[in-house]
Amino acid sequence: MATSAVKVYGWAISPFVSRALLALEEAGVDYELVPMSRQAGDHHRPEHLARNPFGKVPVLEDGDLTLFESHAISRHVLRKHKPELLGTGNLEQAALVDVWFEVEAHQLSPLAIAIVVECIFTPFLGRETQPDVVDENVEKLKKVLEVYEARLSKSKYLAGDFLSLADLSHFTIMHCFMATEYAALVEVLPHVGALVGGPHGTPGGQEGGGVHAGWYGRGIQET
Ligand SMILES: N[C@@H](CCC(=O)N[C@@H](CS)C(=O)NCC(=O)O)C(=O)O
Repeated sequence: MATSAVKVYGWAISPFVSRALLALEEAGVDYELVPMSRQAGDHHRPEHLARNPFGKVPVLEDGDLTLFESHAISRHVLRKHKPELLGTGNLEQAALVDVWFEVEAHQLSPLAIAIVVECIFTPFLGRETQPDVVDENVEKLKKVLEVYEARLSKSKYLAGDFLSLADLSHFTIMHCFMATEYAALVEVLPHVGALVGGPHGTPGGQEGGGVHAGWYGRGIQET
C-alpha cells in the first residue's frame, strides 16, 4: 500500500494532535495518522525523540520537513495549502490572525486545558481531581472569556469578518472544554456561545441560525 507523503504521529484524542489534523482536514491535504500509544510510552522511544526531542505529540512529517508543536504545524499546513486562513495578502488581517492565535495559545488554552485535565483526564486515569486548581483556573477563564465576548460583539470572527486559523485553533480544546461541567461559562455569553455553537452552544451557533456560523456548525468531524 502506498504511504502518504504527509504523516502525523500521535493519538487523535489529544487536542494538540487534533489541532494539527484539523488544519490538514481544512486544507484538504491527504495525510496518514501514524498511531502511537501513550500507555506503551511510544513517545519516549528513540525513533520518536529523533522527531521531537521533547517527546511529545503531534509531530508532522511533510516530505523531508519534520515539525513539532501543534501551533507551528497548523500554521505551516495553512501557509502551504490554504493561506487565506492566515489573512495572507493583507497586513492588517494577517496581524489580527496572529494576535488571536497567540491569545488562544497563551491566554485561553492554558486555563481551558488545566480544567479539562482536572475534570476529564484526571478522573479517567483514576487520579484525584484538585478542586483548588479547577477553581483558580475557572476564575481566570471567566475574565478571559469576557474579553472574547467584547471582541465578538464587535467582530463576526476573532480576526475580523472572515474565518481564520485564529478561530480554528480554538476548536479542539473548546470541544473538550464543552464536555466539562463548566460549559455554562461559555453558554452564558451570547457571542462566544454562538461562535462555539454545537451541541452545548446557543441556537445562534448553528449555520444560518445567528450572527456566527459557529465552530461546531462547520461539519468538522470528531476525531
Ligand atoms: N505545546 C505542545 C504540547 C504537546 C503535548 O503536550 N502533547 C501531549 C499530548 S497528550 C503529549 O505528547 N503528552 C505526552 C507526555 O507529556 O508524556 C503542542 O502544542 O504540540
